[in-house]
Amino acid sequence: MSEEPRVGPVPDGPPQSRPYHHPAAGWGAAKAVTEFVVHEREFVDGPRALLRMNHENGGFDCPGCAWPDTEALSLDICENGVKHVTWEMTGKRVGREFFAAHTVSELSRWSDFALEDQGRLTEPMSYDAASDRYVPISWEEAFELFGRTVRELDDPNQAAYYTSGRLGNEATFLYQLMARELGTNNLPDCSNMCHEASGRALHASLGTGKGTADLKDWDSADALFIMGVNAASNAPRMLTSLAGAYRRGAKIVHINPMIEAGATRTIIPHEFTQMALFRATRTSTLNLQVRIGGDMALMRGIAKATLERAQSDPRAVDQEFIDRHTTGFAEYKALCEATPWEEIERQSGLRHDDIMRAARVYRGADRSIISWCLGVTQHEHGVDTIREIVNVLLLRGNLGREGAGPSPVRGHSNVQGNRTCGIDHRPPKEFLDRLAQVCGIDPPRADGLDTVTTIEAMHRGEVKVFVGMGGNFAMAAPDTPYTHAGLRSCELTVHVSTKLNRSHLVHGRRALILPCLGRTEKDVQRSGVQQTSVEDSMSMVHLSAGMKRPASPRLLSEPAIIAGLARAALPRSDTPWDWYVEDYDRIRDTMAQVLDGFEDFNRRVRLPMGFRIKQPARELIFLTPSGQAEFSTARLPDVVPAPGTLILGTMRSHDQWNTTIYSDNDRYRGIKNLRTLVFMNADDMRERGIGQLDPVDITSTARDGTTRSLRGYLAVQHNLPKGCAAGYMPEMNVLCSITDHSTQSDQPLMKHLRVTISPAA
Ligand SMILES: Nc1nc2c(c(=O)[nH]1)N[C@H]1C(S)=C(S)[C@@H](COP(=O)(O)OP(=O)(O)OC[C@H]3O[C@@H](n4cnc5c(=O)[nH]c(N)nc54)[C@H](O)[C@@H]3O)O[C@H]1N2
Ligand SMILES: Nc1nc2c(c(=O)[nH]1)N[C@H]1C(S)=C(S)[C@@H](COP(=O)(O)OP(=O)(O)OC[C@H]3O[C@@H](n4cnc5c(=O)[nH]c(N)nc54)[C@H](O)[C@@H]3O)O[C@H]1N2
Ligand SMILES: [Mo]
Repeated sequence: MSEEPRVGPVPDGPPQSRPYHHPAAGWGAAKAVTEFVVHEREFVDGPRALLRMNHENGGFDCPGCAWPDTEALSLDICENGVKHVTWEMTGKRVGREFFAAHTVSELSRWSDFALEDQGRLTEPMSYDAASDRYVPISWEEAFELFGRTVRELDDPNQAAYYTSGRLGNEATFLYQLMARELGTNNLPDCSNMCHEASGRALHASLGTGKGTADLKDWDSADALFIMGVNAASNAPRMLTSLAGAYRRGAKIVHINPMIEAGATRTIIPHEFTQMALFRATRTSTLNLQVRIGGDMALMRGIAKATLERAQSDPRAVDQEFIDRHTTGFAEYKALCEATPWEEIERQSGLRHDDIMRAARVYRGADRSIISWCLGVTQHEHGVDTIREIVNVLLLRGNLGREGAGPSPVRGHSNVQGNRTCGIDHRPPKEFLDRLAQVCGIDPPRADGLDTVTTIEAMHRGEVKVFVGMGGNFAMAAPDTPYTHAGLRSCELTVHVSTKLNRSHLVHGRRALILPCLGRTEKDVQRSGVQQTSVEDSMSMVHLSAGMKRPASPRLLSEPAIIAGLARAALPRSDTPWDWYVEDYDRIRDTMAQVLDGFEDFNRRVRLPMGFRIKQPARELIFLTPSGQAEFSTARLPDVVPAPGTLILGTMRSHDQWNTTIYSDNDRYRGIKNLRTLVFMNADDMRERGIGQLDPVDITSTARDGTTRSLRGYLAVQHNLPKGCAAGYMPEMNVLCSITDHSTQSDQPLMKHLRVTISPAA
């Protein structure tokens, strides 16, 4: 293996791969939680805090994922939510003594696990090149360093302002206001890497950037299609809905190259009594193992079968809905007829019979929801695929009524809220007009940079200041060495963070670490205790209030940090930055005037479950050019790997949160003590003379023909279609060239790397 530092901890035993036979969640999860709480030294506060999570009226929003809260359950918690919260509430601290004792060069050789495991950051730090160390700096001096550097830029577009999707709505609004008042739309964000394709596709088809189904719809659907998500690890509370659906007699179809743990049976996360009785509930009617990238072909197959059936059974399609609410049906129908079954089978990697099974479930259901996550989006044809999903829904009028609709599963707990509140490098004109009018600024009109283009601009010397509002850009972004070189070429890098991570060590000429309050902590400003709002995957906006004592008295809230940065960079600003921070209600009053659907924000957000942002598409009002829902007519892409090559998808293990690694285990996939692995199909291994846990070299070939390699990874046989391989992010970002991003969404092709795999040299 290369000299790169490890990502995970040093394992305490040899690598193991064993099949996992137990239902998802359940006792394995309970044991994992206990071990984790002990490791983080959070015996007393941990459990108490968990009882305050996701409560209606009070408590904080679980930062673990964007799955909505249920009305019936005030306490729906899961293993990974607990780990995530406990990670933030750790008793460990990383203070000035720590930074005095270690140079940045030394820390750069530490694993990512070890860096975050030092605990919570406690005070602002500034990089001192002479000693190669971070040294304490006062908040005012830190703000001034940022302000001076930004004021001295030739052009405000030489700075980029990244967001990771946990930032609350109020801070988000101030952050984009600062960037735009400074004169740039350079607002790259983590959703450029997860759901950019979903936003673009839904806009084009339905004139909305979001899904239209909510949790009530999930609870009344007759069929649920779950595409490209590892629910048991990444959206565990979805298991509650799936199990409930199964008990109710709804049909559940999982579409995924892997049969993930949540796709068979589960012990509902909060049902501790069921856990004691080992009573698992099934979560699946049908598992379809599409080839990587084969989802669009499968959707086309379902549409084709539905249309074929309609020739003898007119009720197979909802012609009245199609006539009243859609456009482009005739062309789409002709396209389905013209797409041969052989091509659909070859591109999806599925047999005709299996596609017909899925089509029968779809036809047999009065109300269907199709849900998806990264398995669908991180591809060249992500936008076309999601539009094809919408096509299928439109055929049977699965829109604008209970129990039906598209339902993307978002990642970070407030990534959807970030977009709603203005984090958008391609802002709509109407939004900028309102912002100008209400906030009295003159926002720039040209599109800004996203994640990929920010990195490229750093290389050209065109971006010199990088601000990371949370997240771990150095590890999350594609093409790791290229991204690192970009960050190192900056004049100033600023990271607002809760924990030490690689992005602090891969820094510009000057660098700041600005530590902030976490979501679990009490935020007290001049007018008293503050709450912030977040928006979940299903457009519900509600308040979140931390109640823990802050990890250090020197932490500031994210709104306060943004106000400090803005004051220093915009000395003549008329925006009342400090006045806003004194009372977040004031920020919300301004937001209510700028953002559609936020009228009467302060009152409505205090309703028991908050409020749902009005959604035109849900009411069958389509803000598209035609005023109708628009069928798309894209040709099927060729996703079959060339002979000798495989398509590799990168993904998360059960025991990580994006770039935060909790252990080297991936329980539901039967893996212990190993992250540097590649899951392969048995025939693909045999053909290459590769045995179980043999070391292999993986080489990717980018569109521009350049190659990148990872050496000495261990091959693990897994139930995957032939031609498909998989391994873990962020390690495998090394294989993803900066040039390989979708021409439809600009998303890096993190689930679609063209690779060769051979026994290690
Ligand atoms: N515990 C935990 N929770 C998380 C996160 C975390 O890291 N840890 N991350 C959060 C974030 S930011 C996000 S965006 C989400 C991510 O949630 P997921 O989308 O579940 O993330 P991945 O781990 O990348 O898993 C992708 C899934 O897609 C499948 N897949 C790969 N290629 C294809 C394909 O071509 N077609 C189909 N149909 N499936 C495919 C993989 O087998 C895998 O099951 O989770 C959020 N929640
Ligand atoms: N190869 C590959 N790469 C991927 C993906 C993939 O599937 N494959 N997935 C992509 C996706 S979907 C995403 S969302 C990105 C994730 O990219 P990011 O959002 O940039 O990364 P995270 O790992 O979520 O960020 C972790 C850091 O956030 C900071 N943090 C935690 N809580 C808070 C807080 O409350 N406030 C602040 N200010 N900071 C906090 C901590 O310092 C922690 O180290 O990665 C992308 N990268
Ligand atoms: Mo994400």
